[in-house]
Amino acid sequence: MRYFQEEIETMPREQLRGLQSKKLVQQVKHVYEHVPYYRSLMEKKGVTPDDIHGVEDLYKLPFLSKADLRETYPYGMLAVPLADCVRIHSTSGTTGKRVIAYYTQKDIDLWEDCCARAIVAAGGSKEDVVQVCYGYGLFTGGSGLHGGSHKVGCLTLPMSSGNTERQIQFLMDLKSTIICCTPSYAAYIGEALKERGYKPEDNSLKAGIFGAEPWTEEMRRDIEKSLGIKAYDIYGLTETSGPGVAFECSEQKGMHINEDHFIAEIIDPDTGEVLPDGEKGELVFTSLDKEAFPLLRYRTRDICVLSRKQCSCGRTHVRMAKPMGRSDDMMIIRGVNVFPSQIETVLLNEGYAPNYRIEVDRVNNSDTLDVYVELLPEQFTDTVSGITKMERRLQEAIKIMLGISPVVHLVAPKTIARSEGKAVRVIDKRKLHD
Ligand code: DLL
Repeated sequence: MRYFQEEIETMPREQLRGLQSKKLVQQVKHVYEHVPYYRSLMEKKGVTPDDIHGVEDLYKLPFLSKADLRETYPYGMLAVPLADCVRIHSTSGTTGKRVIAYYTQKDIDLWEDCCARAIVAAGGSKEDVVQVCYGYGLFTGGSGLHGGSHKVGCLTLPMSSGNTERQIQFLMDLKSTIICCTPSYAAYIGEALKERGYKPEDNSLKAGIFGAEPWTEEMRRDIEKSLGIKAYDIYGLTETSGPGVAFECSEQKGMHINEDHFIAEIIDPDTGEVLPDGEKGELVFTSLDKEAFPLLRYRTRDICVLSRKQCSCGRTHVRMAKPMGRSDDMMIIRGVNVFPSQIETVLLNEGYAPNYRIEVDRVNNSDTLDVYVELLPEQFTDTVSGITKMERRLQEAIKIMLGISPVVHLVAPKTIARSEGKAVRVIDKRKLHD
């Protein structure tokens, strides 16, 4: 099995563009008629559905951003009656309101097709045992890959994330052949297997489907070595359904974007100008089929490059490079979305001044988070046990907020540089390595 939906995945480009144009015209009408918020954005730009005849007119439509989704929370972007929706998923959304994505049964079906394409591209078939260790629940990772795995007919292990001991037990006993999780968790599982005396050839895994956070080629090689597999990248975001918007084939030269369902554009994040292929910019998606939550020209904030060069795997769909980082300030640490403002909230609640620095790094393929916090003069104590106690307390409070544990360093008053303009509080050393 080389493709899950061969006719679509290998469709000649001209035909694909025709299909996109046809769907776009319908989708714009659907949104205009059912989403008053977007209709008013179109009215402000002086565009009506009559102006949209195909992909060439896409640029006329207004952009959507996360701020619009917050503004319209919770139901403002819904384009079908609630009674037609069968599920929601949601982002972790701790900076403000969560983004809630709605799905009709058809939306779920098409999303799972996308994930099934990714599994087949990674060499999956009904003979495979797929261990899904992305989180299940509001996060889209678990459900998406789970549904895709069912569609391919694989034996699906709905593990969810965490409980590494159990992951290893199932992996070895049930002889899992494909593993799906974040790359950082894959690295951790590799390390845990080694600690228990297993060699890479002792497991039955042949492939892994990893995404939801940025990861480097070095990390890919490391995971491939430690698990004895081929590691495939998969991309997506809650707003566009979840994983499977794009996936890698065996060529591993970028991820094919499922263009029968999404139109991808690259724009200049500052001006909004559409950039030509090959130029780096912000990735923007228009979903062509989604019924419940059909976002047009949604700005992902992911910085990326597109390539339309023909791929030797036979798929014709455009490829996106690994996202190079985000145009805003969200950090993904150990697979968890972290915002500096969350840490600031804890510090202030705990009685500290907002003088702090966050340092993120990747050591042995595992993310580290160090938070340097200034003591107020009145908090200053020079007993080691006193400082350690305060550090532990703060560490625990941050852990409760983020779900991951930082290392807290309390430093003497006035030792963290002040800023007169915008404060640069985050040093993400992972970006320096990549
Ligand atoms: O992370 C969906 C997903 C689940 C993708 C499982 C792949 C696998 P969100 O939580 O909404 O959705 O986060 C979306 O994660 O805008 C990117 O910044 C980042 N991201 C997702 N996949 C990749 C990837 C899921 N392969 C945000 N490489 C996106 C780099 C990725 N970053």
